[in-house]
Amino acid sequence: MSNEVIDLRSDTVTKPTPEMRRAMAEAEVGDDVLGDDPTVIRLQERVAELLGKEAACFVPSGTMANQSAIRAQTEPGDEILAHPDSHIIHYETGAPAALSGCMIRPVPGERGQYSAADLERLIRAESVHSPRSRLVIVENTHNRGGGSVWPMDQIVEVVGVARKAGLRLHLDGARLWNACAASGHQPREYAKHFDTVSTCFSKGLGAPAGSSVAGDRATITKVHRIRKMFGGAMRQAGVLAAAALYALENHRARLPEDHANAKFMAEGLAQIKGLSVNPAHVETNIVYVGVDPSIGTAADYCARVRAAGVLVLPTAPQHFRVVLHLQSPRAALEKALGVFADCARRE
Ligand code: TLP
Repeated sequence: MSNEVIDLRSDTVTKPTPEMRRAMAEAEVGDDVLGDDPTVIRLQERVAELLGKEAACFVPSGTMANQSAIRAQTEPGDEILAHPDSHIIHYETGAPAALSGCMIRPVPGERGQYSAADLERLIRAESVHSPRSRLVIVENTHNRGGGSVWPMDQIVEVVGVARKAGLRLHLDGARLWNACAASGHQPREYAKHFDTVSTCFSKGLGAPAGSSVAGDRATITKVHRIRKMFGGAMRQAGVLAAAALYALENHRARLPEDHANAKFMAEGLAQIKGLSVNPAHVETNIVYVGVDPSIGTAADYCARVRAAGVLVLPTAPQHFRVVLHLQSPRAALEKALGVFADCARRE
């Protein structure tokens, strides 16, 4: 592997394994826009079952999952409450404004999580002047929160406040599988608190594409229509659904390996002068690392690391992110730590 690039930019970079490709090649397919792709139907039923929901809709991406859930549950002028570091704010190209005409009110808190009291303070009273508070979003695990896992009792408190105010709740569960692997909770134990839940197959689970939105039948019927409107209804999508099904059944159990590798990286990176990381904050497969200005900006440092064959993404002027996945074995990580140390010395 000596000259192979080690790609730790995201858990989205994995390529389908030979077994997954076989499942894709053998998939029974149909026209999913006409509703008769048997593999997509099987996947949707399996996701709904795992999440304890009436129905699910397969969509091409996590962004479409979140955005179609938002569109299905809001009206233009409504306000969404979400953490300021949430994916829907940072990485979905302003879609809640563009596609649903919604504002977002940030609810701050540590590591991507907010308290029920802070949420309550920011929910607006009905008024002819104000946007209408409508939808609360929780992201679990929280990407920019460092892959943090929401404590279940905090979710219950937040949900209590939202329900009391008559609001709907969406869970951005792109990495819900990681949250479950870390906490020991079943997917449906989280999902039962939310009206809609998005989950991804193309992150830690290693499928090439695909996400889903699950919820009650009426809402998912709306999501199906919105998927078509957003251009995300696919024809013989069973080849992708087969990869997702394979990933669901075979790759969830190995997620603790990624979490152990993330701890290993955090502990190694913490020893390197010029880098800072708190290994105690690493709960799942994402490690955020601070770069001391004495060794440059995160962009400079990541460029040096890249030239030495390790790919990571800067996420702020003095921070970058390391993400562990299906194709980041321990031997590659040991080598990557050597590169991180060398590049921190060279300036
Ligand atoms: N996250 C990507 C980037 O967009 C940052 C990554 O590499 O981590 N919700 C969460 C919590 C996500 O982390 C992501 C992807 C999505 C939704 C969107 O999924 P896709 O990329 O499939 O649209």
